[in-house]
Amino acid sequence: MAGLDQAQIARYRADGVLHPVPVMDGAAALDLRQRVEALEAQHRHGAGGRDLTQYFRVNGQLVIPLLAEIARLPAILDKVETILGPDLLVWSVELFIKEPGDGTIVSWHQDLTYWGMGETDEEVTAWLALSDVSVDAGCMRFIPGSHVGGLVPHGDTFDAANLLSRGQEIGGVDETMAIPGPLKPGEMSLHHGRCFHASAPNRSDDRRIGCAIRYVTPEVRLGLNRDYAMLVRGQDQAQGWINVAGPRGLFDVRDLALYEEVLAAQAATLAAGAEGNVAMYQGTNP
Ligand SMILES: O=C(O)CCC(=O)C(=O)O
Repeated sequence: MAGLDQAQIARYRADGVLHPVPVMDGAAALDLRQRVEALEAQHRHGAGGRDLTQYFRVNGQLVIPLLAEIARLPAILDKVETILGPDLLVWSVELFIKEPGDGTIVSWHQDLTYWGMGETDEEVTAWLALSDVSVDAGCMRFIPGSHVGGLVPHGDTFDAANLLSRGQEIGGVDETMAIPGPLKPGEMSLHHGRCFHASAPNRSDDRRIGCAIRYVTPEVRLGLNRDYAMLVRGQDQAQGWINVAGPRGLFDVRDLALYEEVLAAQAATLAAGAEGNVAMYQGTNP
């Protein structure tokens, strides 16, 4: 197993973020990018009554085999295992795509705020670059050490240029403490669910494409409401998660139905308290 070394583990524990972590060469990353772009070309009009963006942004692993395949890559799992241990599930796979000059951003936030998992340490995001995610292209920025405290209040902005579901943001972040996390294609960062992070617009002349995989352990759900996850390594003896097998094919009708079920179950938690429309957690478009 090619896991993280002691120095990397120590840095992750101290900072709540680790980058860059190489997981594949540029050619393999380009292949994944081209497969994402082929999906975009084929499903310009969406699937299952929804835009492709919906599946790219939330729970894509349920209906798109490519996203489940990325989440199961041994090179990624080996690294994640050194942080979370041998039993790993995937809660969500999400693509964060910024077109050159489209002005989209991600505001300062902590992932765990609206996920209904409490303040757990048993979750980590692996964010894999499928393009050159430079500072110019709007790479993520992190506040090292910010995961050590608990969750802090977030306000909703519902800013259309914000890629987050409700444009949630932490006010008053001291940006002088931020470190950028640029990545070459095939490198990933790992970040803790309480680590403050954000990203600026893509000012490069290429698309900026990242695949975020949310890994959790069986223990996360103990004592909490039921939610869904896909076992990708080891065992889930705790059975706190409703285990899902992964997609049967691309947009298989049975998986599309499961997608709607999962979204409806998660909506209450993810949209809780929002005064605006959390579009990603609404019912199917007609
Ligand atoms: O891609 C980005 O800029 C933000 C991604 C993010 O917030 C996350 O993966 O948790």
